[in-house]
Amino acid sequence: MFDIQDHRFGKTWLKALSAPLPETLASPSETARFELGAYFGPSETPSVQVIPEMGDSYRIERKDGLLCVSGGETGVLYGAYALLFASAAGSKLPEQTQTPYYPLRVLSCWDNMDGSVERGYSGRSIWFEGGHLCYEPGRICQLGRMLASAGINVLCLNNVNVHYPAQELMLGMLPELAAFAGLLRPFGVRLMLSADFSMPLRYGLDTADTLDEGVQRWWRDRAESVWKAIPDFAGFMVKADSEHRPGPNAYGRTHAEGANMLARAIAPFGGTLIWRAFVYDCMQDWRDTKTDRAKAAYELYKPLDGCFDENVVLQVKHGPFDFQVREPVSPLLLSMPGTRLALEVQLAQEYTGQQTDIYAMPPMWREVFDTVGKDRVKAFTAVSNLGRDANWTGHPFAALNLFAFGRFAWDPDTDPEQVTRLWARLTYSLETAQEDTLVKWLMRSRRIYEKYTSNLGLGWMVTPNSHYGPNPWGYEFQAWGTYNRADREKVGIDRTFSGTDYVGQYPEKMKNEYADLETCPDDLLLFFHRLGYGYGMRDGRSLIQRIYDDHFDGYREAEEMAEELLTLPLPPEDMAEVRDRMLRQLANAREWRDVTNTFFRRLSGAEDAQGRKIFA
Ligand code: GCV
Repeated sequence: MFDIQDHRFGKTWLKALSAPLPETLASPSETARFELGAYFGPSETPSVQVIPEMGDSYRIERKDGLLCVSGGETGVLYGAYALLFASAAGSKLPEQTQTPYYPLRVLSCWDNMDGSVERGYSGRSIWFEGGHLCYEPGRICQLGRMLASAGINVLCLNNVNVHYPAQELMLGMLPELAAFAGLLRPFGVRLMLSADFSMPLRYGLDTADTLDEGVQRWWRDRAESVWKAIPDFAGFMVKADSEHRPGPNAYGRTHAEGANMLARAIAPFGGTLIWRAFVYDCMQDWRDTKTDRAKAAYELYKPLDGCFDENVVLQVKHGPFDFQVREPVSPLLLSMPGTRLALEVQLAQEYTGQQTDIYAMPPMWREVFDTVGKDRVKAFTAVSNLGRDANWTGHPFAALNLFAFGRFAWDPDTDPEQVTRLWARLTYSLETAQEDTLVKWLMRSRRIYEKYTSNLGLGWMVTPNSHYGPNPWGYEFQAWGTYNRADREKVGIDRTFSGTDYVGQYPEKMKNEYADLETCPDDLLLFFHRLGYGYGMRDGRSLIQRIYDDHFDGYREAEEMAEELLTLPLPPEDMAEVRDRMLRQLANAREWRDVTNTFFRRLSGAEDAQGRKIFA
């Protein structure tokens, strides 16, 4: 038995499932039977009926007075968790057959084999240390339980920036990897690895060129040995030609040629090749006002629409940049009908508070799916926010984002408030009014963070590299910069037809909406337009006053949030974390407010209409 009762790691939303997991579980349906039996007790245990062709789908019915979960081998496990959660949360049982909207629900982990996690804010890697797979089996099983109960079915284990010896995972370390895969199999979670495009060079070949037969053979051999060791292996994820790392462009080949070569090597085994569209190679010069990194991905990939093989998924970040608080949706998501696309979001809060500041993501994903249309993409993927901290996600509330990601991947029509409430109810034992307080602030948290960091679509005013805390000109003169171009008269980037013409990458209706000052949403105003500080906003305020007001309001709302949240009767270990992080959030919000307001006051010379303190 893996005893999770008195273990050192937290139960998150699995509070109701406290039974130790037997080590002998061999399949998802066995896990389903175990979970139901442990929760309902022998006389009330719902029956489980496996109908293999149902796959991930399930149905919950009442037969002769007893509940029955029927579904595919993995479907019954999802059904079991749905039943357990409905019982624990006191909510209605799902009716009719439930089928996930996206078959691929991928958690991408930026874990390095030295145990560090790129952009990790909740401790070291749960499974890597000292160049090896190194983990507590019980913790991995509990992780499998968390992932399956949220609906996540693929875990990509290593950083997309593949650092040695991660390459060895698909070579000498395959037996270790197979043992690890075995721990997650009873939870229906399949493994994926990030592959290094240049690997053939490291292992004796003199090229990594896509069209080279030796290279093609090398990858086929690799695939054969990986699937021999792990027959249900999910596939590879690749980041290529980015940040000076090699890719097909280095050999004069297109990204479709690069992706298809790898896809063909893994196709015989049913593998999926996730190719990341985040190609960070557009260097800029701040003196040049026409080059615009926001345009780069579309320019690279749009011409390749229809050129990717069936088993390639092109993974596109939700915005054209890099997981900012507010970006318009990436135009690529709207313009590649002939390509299987995945929408990628970042649970790790790199630019969104680093799991110190509270930032619940469901409202943001609702907006993205509503703008893109759920049927335009074929998979939903997320950069993980997991780490070795006892509570898994550093801030206990950040677990909401992991849970909700799984729910959105299962059903992109998910209501943000409902999923937040479900998470709160499964995680804590609060009275209704207390639960309302928690849900209210979680739902507002993104807006609050946006107000004190980057209102009106102005992103990137963060401390370079660490990406926490304010630095309005931190990226302003850098080649990797994404600029705000604030001067004494104006701020923002003109991305309209007369500016960089980034708007030109959107379909007609959106293009016109964004280009026209009358219709451009306030939240994206300075993303698309360059405006004077005196510009009259729709609400009657001047632009500079709105900048000041949002920063003052953001800080004040963060204070109100802290005051109310700190009255909640959370378990002591969670409260200690929440309190500690809340204090740091307030310090951060104050810094953002004062630095940003001072920055704009120094430039504009404008006084605050309400006479509040802005430092000189
Ligand atoms: C894994 C951002 C992050 C990088 C990350 C990159 C990516 O730029 O800062 O740490 O690299 O995104 O998505 O590949």
